[in-house]
Amino acid sequence: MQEAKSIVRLEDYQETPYTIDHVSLTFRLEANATLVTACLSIAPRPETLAGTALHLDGEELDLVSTHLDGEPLANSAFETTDRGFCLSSPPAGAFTLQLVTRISPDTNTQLMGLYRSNGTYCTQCEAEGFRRITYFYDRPDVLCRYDVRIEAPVSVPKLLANGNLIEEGPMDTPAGVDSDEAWHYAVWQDPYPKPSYLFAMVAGDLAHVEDRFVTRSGREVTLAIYVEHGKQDRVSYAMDALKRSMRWDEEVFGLEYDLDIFMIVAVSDFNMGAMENKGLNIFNDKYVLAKPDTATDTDYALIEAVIAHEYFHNWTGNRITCRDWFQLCLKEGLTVYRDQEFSSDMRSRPVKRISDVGQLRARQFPEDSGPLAHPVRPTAYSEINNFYTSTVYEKGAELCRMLEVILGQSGFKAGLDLYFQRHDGQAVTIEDFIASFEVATGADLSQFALWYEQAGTPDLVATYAYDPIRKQLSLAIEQSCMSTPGQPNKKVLHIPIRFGLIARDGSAAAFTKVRDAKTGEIIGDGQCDLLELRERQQKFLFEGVTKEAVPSLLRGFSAPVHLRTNLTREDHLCLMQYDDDPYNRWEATQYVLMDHLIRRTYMIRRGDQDAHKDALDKRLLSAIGQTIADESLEHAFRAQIATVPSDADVAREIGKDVDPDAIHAARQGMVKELADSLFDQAIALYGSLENRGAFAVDAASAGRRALRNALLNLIIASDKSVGSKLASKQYHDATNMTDRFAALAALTRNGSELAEEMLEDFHARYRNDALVIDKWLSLQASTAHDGTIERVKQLMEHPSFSISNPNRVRSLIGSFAMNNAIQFNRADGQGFALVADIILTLDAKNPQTAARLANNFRSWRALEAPRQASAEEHLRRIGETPNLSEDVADIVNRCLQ
Ligand code: B3K
Ligand code: ZN
Repeated sequence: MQEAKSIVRLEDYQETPYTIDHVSLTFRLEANATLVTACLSIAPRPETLAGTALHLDGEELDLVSTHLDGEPLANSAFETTDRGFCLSSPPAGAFTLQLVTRISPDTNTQLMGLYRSNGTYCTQCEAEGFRRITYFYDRPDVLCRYDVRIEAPVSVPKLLANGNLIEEGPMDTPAGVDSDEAWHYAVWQDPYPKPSYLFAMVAGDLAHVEDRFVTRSGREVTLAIYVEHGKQDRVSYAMDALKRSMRWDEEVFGLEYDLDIFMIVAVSDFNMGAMENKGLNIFNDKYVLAKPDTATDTDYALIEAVIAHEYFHNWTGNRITCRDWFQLCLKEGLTVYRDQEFSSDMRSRPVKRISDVGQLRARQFPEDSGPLAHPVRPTAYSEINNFYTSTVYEKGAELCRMLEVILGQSGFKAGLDLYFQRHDGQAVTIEDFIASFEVATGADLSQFALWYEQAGTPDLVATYAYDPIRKQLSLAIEQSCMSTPGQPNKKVLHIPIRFGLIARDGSAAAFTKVRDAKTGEIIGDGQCDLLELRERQQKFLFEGVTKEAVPSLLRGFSAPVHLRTNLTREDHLCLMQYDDDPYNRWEATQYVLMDHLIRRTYMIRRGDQDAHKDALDKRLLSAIGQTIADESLEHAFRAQIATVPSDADVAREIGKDVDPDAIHAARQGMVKELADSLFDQAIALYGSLENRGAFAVDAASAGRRALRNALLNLIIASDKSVGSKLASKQYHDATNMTDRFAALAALTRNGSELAEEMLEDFHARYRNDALVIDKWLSLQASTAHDGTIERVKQLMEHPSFSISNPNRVRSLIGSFAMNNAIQFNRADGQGFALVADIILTLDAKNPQTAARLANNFRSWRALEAPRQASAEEHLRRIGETPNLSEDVADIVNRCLQ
């Protein structure tokens, strides 16, 4: 049994007693016995007491030799455990410690540390993977310069590490190496001190595509993307996205690249999306490789976002890093905010916001309302990899966005500029980040800072009334927040609420002043568009409102909260048609649809035979029809309006005693009704949107395809036979993966007779293209059908599937657990049993990916009783399994608490 990891607490943070300011690493690469020689330049801090022990982290290392200042260390001078290395009495001054360790990349199935992916040696060190390469202070506040020498047989031709290439050439085959091949080496040097989690090396037989970028100060940067041979024709979009990211960061944030070379390597076995290692980003190939006949528009958008995200980390993460892992949102939340802004500038801002809020609600809100809820800055963890969560990333980004709303663009920019100026080259905290904004703007952000400490999604209740005699509109807002693990009582937050007033005739309603009702203080003039809530209850008075108006609140989703209002159906319909904030126009549409969906779900659960009689309102249908037809709006926006909230959206809104079957039936009924009413319009518009020109990946063309495919979904939902014919034609005629896959999905999800044949055809066309096969796996796993469990089991035996590859696992099993609420949450427990079995099988190989899968149990307490009981049984079964990894144990224990 492994020694259990202890709980790490924010309050226990202490600096290391020693510093390591330089490390030279030599890798002698062999698949089962790579030798790593690390020479560490160590010095005690001035305040360290002489003789204080030196504890370095290390896991699964075979220590071959140890030297101190060139002399072999006696065995009694040090100790190793399965957690690290301890030198009991180091010298009083600076010294050099040389450690040689042996590791086995080939048998490293965890994909942390040094491993092999399709023959290529690569590393993943964040968060604690470097300790699987050598003994080190494997924590983010130890910044160190690295020189790296890689030695390998010439059959491994490309040798890469962080920084600049200093030297390369042939070398003698090392003594004792069982090979008659010639050897070569390369030396890389990174001039920027960095924490160990940003270390990277790659070695393999890879092809590459090169380009160049000249920074605004004239530095010439070589850009290189490395891929498996034969995939070079799939990197042009990623390269273009990289150049656009580099330019954008200069223009918008004034941040420039700082090395002579920037490399990206795409590998096929990767636990996450990508990794921002200094100068040498390593990517899951899914976020690099794209060409029109293999990648959908969504894939292109994701590639653009992930390339940008990792590049932006060069400043927000690498140049300025985290003091400890509790500060993870300092780099992740800010970098997500930056990549969202980049995509908004490259594409449609409102559509990007709609999609980001959709993701936040789909992933972060359930996390924040369940047993895995934690603050954006957690205060304790037992396994840090389980805290790379939607809360840290997406809610963390929302906190940056709120700062921008509160301080205004110029205040926000001034704060960030000061942050970069003050902290370049440091490992810092959220307090340092907030202080930069306070100092730059003079604002008091102490109440705002509570957002980093308090978990849970706040609830806002807004009540408005219009007084036509006094020409006054009053708006009372009350905030509260549910209790979350360890936080029963919440403090009052500082919440920015962007707003507008819309007159019933559709014009923007004017007002002259806004007052705080309690103090009488004037808080804004007729231009005011922001209310700042700082108390539990606050009332605002809008004066000089001459026309009856509806408030449009929380524009652009200006705070990550649940908002309930006393707006009537009529009010929402008014916003749906006239709101000049496109985001809120979409929100109003969703609200009305959701309201119907929830009502129908309850009717179905009560066994009410007349559920279908709760017909969608004519005005609602015509408002949706008009918006979809409105040529003045972007296609992508119209596509969003044509999309009904998902089963998961409804489950989340209902929140307790959830019956996924009833939700699904209610949604099917509503989609059918909407589709029937829009059928003629959908057919006509679908036909008119056919793309006859050359294929283009740009956002506008993608928007047209999105609308056309949303219409196809409506058509097939209304008339399966007409829809199937159109989908089948679209499938065969498609010039790109977006249209082909959308057609296949429409046929499969709607149970068309043509589905099986098309699925077979799709597999035959793309069987050698793993990333496309992932779509095929995912579609079948997420189809709500009674036979899906059997099908998933069969697919696990299919030659296209492999449990060792995280992308395959996420596509098949992850999609099943995440996107197939009906089958995963079956009352008979078969869905839970399937996923639990796979978690256990996977845990022995790759605990991180297994723990990710286990996250899908997080909303089990929101289910109706029999389903809860089944989920609990399987969670307990996982929890009681001997030798469970800390990763999975942590998730399961917290789920059960
Ligand atoms: N920083 C990495 C994520 C590392 C996850 C470690 N479990 C990618 C990113 O957020 O950019
Ligand atoms: Zn990141």
